[in-house]
Formats: sequence, C-alpha cells, structure tokens
Amino acid sequence: MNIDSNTPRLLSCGEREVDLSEPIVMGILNVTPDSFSDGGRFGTVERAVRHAEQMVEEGAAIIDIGGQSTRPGAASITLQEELDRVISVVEAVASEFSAVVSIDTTKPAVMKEAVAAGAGFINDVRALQEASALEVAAELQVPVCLMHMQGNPRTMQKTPHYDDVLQDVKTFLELRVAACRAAGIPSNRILIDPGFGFGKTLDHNLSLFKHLNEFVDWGIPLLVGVSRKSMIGLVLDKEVDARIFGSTALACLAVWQGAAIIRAHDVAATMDAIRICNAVRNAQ
Ligand code: PT1
Repeated sequence: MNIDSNTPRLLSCGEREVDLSEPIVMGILNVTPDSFSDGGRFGTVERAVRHAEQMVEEGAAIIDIGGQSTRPGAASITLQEELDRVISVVEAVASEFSAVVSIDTTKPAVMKEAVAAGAGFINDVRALQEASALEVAAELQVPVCLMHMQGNPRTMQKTPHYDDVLQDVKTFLELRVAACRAAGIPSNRILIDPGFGFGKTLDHNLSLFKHLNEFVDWGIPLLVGVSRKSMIGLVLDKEVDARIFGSTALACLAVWQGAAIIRAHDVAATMDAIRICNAVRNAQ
C-alpha cells in the first residue's frame, strides 16, 4: 500500500463524513412510481428504507435518493411531486443508517428540504445551473457533485453532437467548478462527473471513459455513474437486468483510473470489484 491509501481524505457531509482515501460506492435509491411495482404510495417509504438497508449492509457509503428520473426520455415532474416522493424517504434513511444521504435533484427547493431532512450531499445532473441553485448549495454547506449533460433528459439522446467530446466536457466542468467557487462553495466540497449517457453516443461515452484519468488529474474527486446504462447494453447487446457484469467491469476501469465514487445499483458486486481493483492499483 502506498501513502495515498493510508491517508484519510475526509469529505465533510454535514454531520457525517466519508473517507475518499479508497474508492467508495454510492448506492442508487430511485423513488419514482415505476421503481416500486405496486405503483401506489402505501409502503413506499418502508420499501425504500429496506432497499437502503440492503445497500448499506453491502457496503454503500452513500445512498443517492432521487425522485425525478433522468433516464433518456424521462419527463419532468413538478416541485411538489418531487418533494412528496423524496423528503420522507430522505428523513427515514438518514435517521436509520449512518451512511451519508445524497439528494439527486436539480431543484434548489428540493436541495433545501432534503438537507433539512438529513441529506449531506447534493448530486445535481444540471451542475447547479437552475436559478439560485448555486446560492442555495453554498448556503447548505454540503458537498455538491457537478455533472455534465448535453440537452435535457427528454431529448438528450436524439442527436448528441460534439466537436471534441473530451474537451467540451472538460470545459463545461471547469466553468461550473469556477462558478461554484465564485458563489462561495469551497474546493473541498466540489466533485465532478462527466455524465455518462447524458447527451452522448456510445462512441462519446467510450472515449470519455478511456480518458477519465485526465479528470482525476485535476485533483477533484471524480464520481462515475454507468450502472446498467445503455452504453453497456449497446456493447453487449443485453437488456438492463443483464448488465451487472458489464457494470462491474466499467467500475473497475473507473477505479483503475482514479475515480473516487462509483454510483451503482448492484452494491455487493461493485464493492468486491473495486476493492480488488484498488488493491492491485496500490501495489508496489
Ligand atoms: C450519473 C447519474 C446520476 N445517472 C450522477 N447522477 C443517473 N452524478 C442519475 C442510459 O444510457 O451518471 N451521475 N443520476 C441516471 N441517468 C441515466 C442516464 C440512466 C442514461 C440511464 C442511462 O441507459
């Protein structure tokens, strides 16, 4: 083991903290009506909490709770709908487990309510571009993950185009990091994410993935979310529930290049994969 792996790198998330000296898993907790088969409200919070519990037991250090789907083609929902879906779940998960709760939202009002309910991390696929999101995130004093997306979830996969995808994503993230610092968000609360599948063709995604190390070189913790995504389906010609091996393979490649956080559905498999990968990475 080298010095890197033994030196704690603590990310302060409100009352809690996570250690980024070794790669960690952020478990995905979708709280959308289609993510629970009965579709109704009865038992939704209880089932979400049980799912969170399983992911925590499997080793997730962060639970990412989202009520607004950002999958390709997803329609947007109202503020009230999003609050109704996520706040009680944030509250329950934060009170029952010691893992950091992340709120996956683009809406400043949801960020505020979620942090008040116990969330300690903001995951924004729009990188705080919504009106007043920068100010709200600065005020809440929790870490923020800034993600790149071209277009919006409903239409982003229609005709993604870049002159140079790596340079375009880098330039965007540099500008958003600068905007955060200017708004008073300190560097030690900023994370970045190239946004796999968000307005990107398969070639764009693969090319970005191959060069992830270039983002790591900035010294800002890198979050990678590829779990079960269509880039895996396109390479393997497999449906969404048969992409676990492809997802763990990409998790390894991300960690190999220095990613700090892997956002994943299959926490146990992802934990084994990244721990093995990191052990080899840190070998003499
Ligand atoms: C992500 C991410 C996210 N992905 C962060 N947050 C989603 N920070 C939600 C597909 O191509 O990568 N990073 N929050 C889920 N979004 C997608 C996008 C799901 C594309 C599936 C696809 O299949």
